[in-house]
Amino acid sequence: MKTVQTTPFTDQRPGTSGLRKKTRVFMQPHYLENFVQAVFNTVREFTGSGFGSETLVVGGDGRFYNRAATQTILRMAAANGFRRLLVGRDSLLSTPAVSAVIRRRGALGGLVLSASHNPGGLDADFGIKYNVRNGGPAPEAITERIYEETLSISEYRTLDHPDLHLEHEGTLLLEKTEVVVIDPLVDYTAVIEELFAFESLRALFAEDFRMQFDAMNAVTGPYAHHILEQLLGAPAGTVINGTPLEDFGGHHPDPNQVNAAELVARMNAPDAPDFGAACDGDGDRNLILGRNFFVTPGDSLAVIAEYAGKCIPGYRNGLAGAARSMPTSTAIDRVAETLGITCYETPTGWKFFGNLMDAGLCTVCGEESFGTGSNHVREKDGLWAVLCWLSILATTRKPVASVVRQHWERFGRSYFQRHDYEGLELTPATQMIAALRDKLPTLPGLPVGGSRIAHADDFSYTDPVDGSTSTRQGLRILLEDGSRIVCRLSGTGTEVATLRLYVERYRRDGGGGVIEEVLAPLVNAGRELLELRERCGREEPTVIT
Ligand code: VG1
Ligand code: CO
Repeated sequence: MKTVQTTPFTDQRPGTSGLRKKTRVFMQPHYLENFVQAVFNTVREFTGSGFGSETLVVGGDGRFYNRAATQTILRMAAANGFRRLLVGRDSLLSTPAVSAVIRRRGALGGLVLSASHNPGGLDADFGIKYNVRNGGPAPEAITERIYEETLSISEYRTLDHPDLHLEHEGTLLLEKTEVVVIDPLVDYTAVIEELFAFESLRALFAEDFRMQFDAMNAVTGPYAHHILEQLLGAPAGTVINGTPLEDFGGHHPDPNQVNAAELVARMNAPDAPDFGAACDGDGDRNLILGRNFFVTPGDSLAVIAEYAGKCIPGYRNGLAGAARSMPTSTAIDRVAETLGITCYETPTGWKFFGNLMDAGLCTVCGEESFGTGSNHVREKDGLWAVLCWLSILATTRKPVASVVRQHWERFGRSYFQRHDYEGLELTPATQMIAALRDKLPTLPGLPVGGSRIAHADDFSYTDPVDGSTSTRQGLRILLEDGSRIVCRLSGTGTEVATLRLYVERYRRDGGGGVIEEVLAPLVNAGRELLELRERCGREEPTVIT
């Protein structure tokens, strides 16, 4: 064991989902090490553990620097006294798989190496996140303490030891610490097999049902090959872009209609398969498509909640509750009401769902950013959502579009869009949000898009389980007709600022409206309230999802 002297970096505050920076920032001497030691110091403080009887899980999405960072972390974890380290073969583990491994093997926690849907490579992004014993992202109290720790760090512990061979499963030794190289698929697949009726999904593929799954050259490739093609019998070629690449083939591994253009084109072609899906870099997000049909994440969550009890054995006894992040469409709220369960509204970021699930208050949850999941793990889970949809299609034997249209007939439709304005300058963007925040008390009564502002606030959340409060989680403007305008700055970017403007309008019109037309008045009102053009010189968003 050796102790290395270091000095703090001032920019290591975890955001919505861990610490994300340009890869070159992470590659600076001591940068990764400082953060990892800050995590260990914090976890030691919170758990009172000396690590001597504890297990830590390590793995990532395979992006550039994943392998090197894993070796650094293994040496540091051994030097910090962990008894056992579980690492995915080739350093690979999807985010939901890390969660599954932590839970099934009783680990103290895990370090996930990923910048999720951000591009990968030497000139792109890298990230690291700590997950706690329940398998979910560390709650804010811990991430804030980690940040404080990074500001005062003066030394870290490591070993002088060559890199380990992580290409084969087996047990290695790093001084006194056992390093177990595990098959990244095993724990995750076991969890999934407990939930879904594999027989009935196999029967679906045995007929002429066809699907296209785009792994976006990222970590879900091996999981999808194994589960969809090998276990469920989907024909070879169902999975495309199925080999994890360090730069994701130069693309954004972000499963939306813009970035999954190849898949979208196939699903809109005359001979399109019945079902299309994609996952992001680390496997926790999902995109659901039918023939010529895009299912918004909010609708997907609502439809999954509507059908889970009927179509998926793991939810046979019904749902204990539901949850969505604040900007996410309220479609799930109406399903919850019909089911007679509570729907919780949390701030953006998966870390806020963990307590609800641990306390048995919530079974399914989701976010508008293509994240859906349940209490089978404590992360959002892209392939889980895909299997939920397959189960719904196997039971109903209806096309994706019909399932969603029927949902709109029954519950009404939440027309919903997110407009991202990327690459804004930080100072004017921050000032823009601050100015609107100051104006919030004066807004009620103001006419907007044929309705009137009923309520405006900066969202604050008090966790019903531990009583902790998180403030300033996004500006919400609620209209009398139930429409909403929400805005906040992204907490996952690695450069300058991204504004997210979310708009929602609920209608009982069978869902046949043209979304751009329905939402235009809200989009315009949002831009005007923010004074977007005047303050940031921008009119049109960079991405609409
Ligand atoms: C974004 C999404 C948020 C999601 C987070 C992490 O955060 O909006 O819903 O939880 O990414 O997702 P932000 O702060 O940029 O809006 V992932 O797939 O990066 O772990
Ligand atoms: Co992700």
